[in-house]
Amino acid sequence: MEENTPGLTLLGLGAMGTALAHAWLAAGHRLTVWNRTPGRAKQLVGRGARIAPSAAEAVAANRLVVVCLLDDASVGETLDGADLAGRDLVNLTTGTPAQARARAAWAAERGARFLDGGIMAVPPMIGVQEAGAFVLYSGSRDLLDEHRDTLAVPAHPVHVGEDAGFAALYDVALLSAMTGMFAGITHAFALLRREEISPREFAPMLAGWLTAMTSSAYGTADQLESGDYTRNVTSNLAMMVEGNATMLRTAEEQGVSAELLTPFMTLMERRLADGHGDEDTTGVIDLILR
Ligand code: FVH
Repeated sequence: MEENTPGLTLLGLGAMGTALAHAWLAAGHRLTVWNRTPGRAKQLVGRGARIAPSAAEAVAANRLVVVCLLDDASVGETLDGADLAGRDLVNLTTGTPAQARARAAWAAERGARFLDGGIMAVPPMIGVQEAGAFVLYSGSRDLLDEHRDTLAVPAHPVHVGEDAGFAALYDVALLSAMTGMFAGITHAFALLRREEISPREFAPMLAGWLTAMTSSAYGTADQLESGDYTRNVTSNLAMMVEGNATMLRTAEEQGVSAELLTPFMTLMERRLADGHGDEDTTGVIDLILR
């Protein structure tokens, strides 16, 4: 262990917390850990971690305190009774923007600086620099700048704003886009499922097609920023709604429910019926804004 490497505290040794702990220990950081179920911390002792007997004592051990727990409620329960005055609290627990903002105010009332983080990685990617993992951070930029070297060990840090809610907002936006993609992948494999088609052979074609289509995000962004939803339209809504009918008929022929597709298609039809056949799908955003 390197004497000059800063120490830190980590609360939470679930799948993600354990991966974070291994990354910091491998990088030579002095690490104090606490977990509700103490047995999970034992494996880290041989790697040089110090186990604190309580969350409050773990918090007292270091200025930088990283929390990676199940949800916001568990963060509140764990830190209840800990003295946070003068601490730099980094919350890597997934939550909503409102929860992050409330937690930032809560930390400020207790005299701590606060940074909320959204981990864009799964545990095996943590500490593997070439894995493409990153952590979205929002809240105190000064806190991030001061601890940047330490916080960069598990994954590349990306600060997205002083508003503590922004990391959670970006995180959930990215996860929501991923969820739509998973729905599409699920439907595509279902269409082929009863045929003599190898899913393994189809997978590279599917992945390549989705990768090519992701550049549409830039077009959508450009239309939103210009306010002109007809700008650089390559496939217009009128044509796409026709195409939807073919997709729905094919699902019927293949004996596949279209329930993963129809919510979006219904919105496309509504936008078309409102007279926007020369746009693409950007106008659907206006339809779903409440
Ligand atoms: N694992 C992943 O792939 C994702 C990737 C993206 C980010 N997430 C978020 O990271 C947070 C932690 O996730 P995790 O994978 O470590 O989750 P678990 O393995 O389920 O561990 C949960 C830990 O939370 C502790 N805990 C739960 N409830 C309480 C409570 N009331 N008081 C104190 N601690 C609590 C639990 O302790 P124990 O069950 O071992 O006693 C674990 O340490 C999460 O926000 C993901 O969304 C991970």
